[in-house]
Amino acid sequence: MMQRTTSDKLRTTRRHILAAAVAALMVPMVASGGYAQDKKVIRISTPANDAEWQAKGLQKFKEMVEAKAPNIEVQIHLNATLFDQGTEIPAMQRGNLEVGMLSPQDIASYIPEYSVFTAGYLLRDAEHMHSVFDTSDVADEYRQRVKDDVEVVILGTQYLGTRHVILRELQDVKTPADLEGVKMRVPGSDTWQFLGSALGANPTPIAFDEVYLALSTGTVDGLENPIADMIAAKFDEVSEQLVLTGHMVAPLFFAMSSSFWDSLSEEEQAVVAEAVAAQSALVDEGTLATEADGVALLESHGMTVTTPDLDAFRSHVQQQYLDSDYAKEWPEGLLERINAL
Ligand code: KDO
Repeated sequence: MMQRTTSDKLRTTRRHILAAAVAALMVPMVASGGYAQDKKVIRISTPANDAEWQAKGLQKFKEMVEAKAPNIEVQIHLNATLFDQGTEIPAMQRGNLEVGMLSPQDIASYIPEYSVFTAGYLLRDAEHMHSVFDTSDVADEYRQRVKDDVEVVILGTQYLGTRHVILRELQDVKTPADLEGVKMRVPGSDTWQFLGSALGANPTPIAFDEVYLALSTGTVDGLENPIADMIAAKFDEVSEQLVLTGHMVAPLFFAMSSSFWDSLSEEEQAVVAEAVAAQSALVDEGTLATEADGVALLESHGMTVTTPDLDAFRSHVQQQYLDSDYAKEWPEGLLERINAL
């Protein structure tokens, strides 16, 4: 009798354990409405809007990855709706974001001596930009250091465009002295602010998605941006003049949290890398095409496009950087290596 009771109890206990184990296995399936929870999700955050080449490239990235790796879902969050511009790196470090579209200015906030990559009139064109960040020993060093110190992996570089000065009201601008007193919007970090002062203006930090309003209300007198972004964000509706300073060839990095990258299988990494290359190529091609006929388009919209004294701008801006505290931290010989590429 005693014997039977004990084994009954054991049987009951085993049944309970089994039932609990089955229930535990069932929970994620029920909670996620199927196996969706088993998917790896790549969340991408960017301030870009859907008219930008960047957004079109990201859509291509999503289509390619989801077609070739059905186990991965790509979520694109435009207009800084997931994370504010400039806050993508801490979000990736905390595991709240997988991909941020970063600038060298974002990186310089973590690696001060890499402010050298944020200097005005540094990169000559899109080709030079790709040598510096993709296909040289400088690029290898940069990417390794960023992985080690910032914990993000730069998977690709795309051409955001060449930046120029945009003014809300017509003004005669030949040299940086003519920008004195101009309240110029620049993105939030210190190196961006410095660019605004190096151009001769009074820099003021405003996030990209708030610029249109700031221009239309007169909170700022202008900004500096690439032509393609200017067209996509319709800044020409709320400004009168484009001054072709060409002060910065701007790259944008497709950067992934390194812990997420490491969690992907080799096959998944290959799929992602191929899709990033396609994304970057689409953006480069689209941006260069927009730039080729951008001035004519803006003029047809009623904008006045002027060319300043470029030598005056280049020499003033470069001198500002060379005389700055930033330059004191630049790794010896790096500027020369960048120039030599
Ligand atoms: C901008 O805010 O002016 C900027 O061009 C800075 C870039 O680094 C990048 O963040 C870009 O905005 C956005 O991706 C929108 O194109």
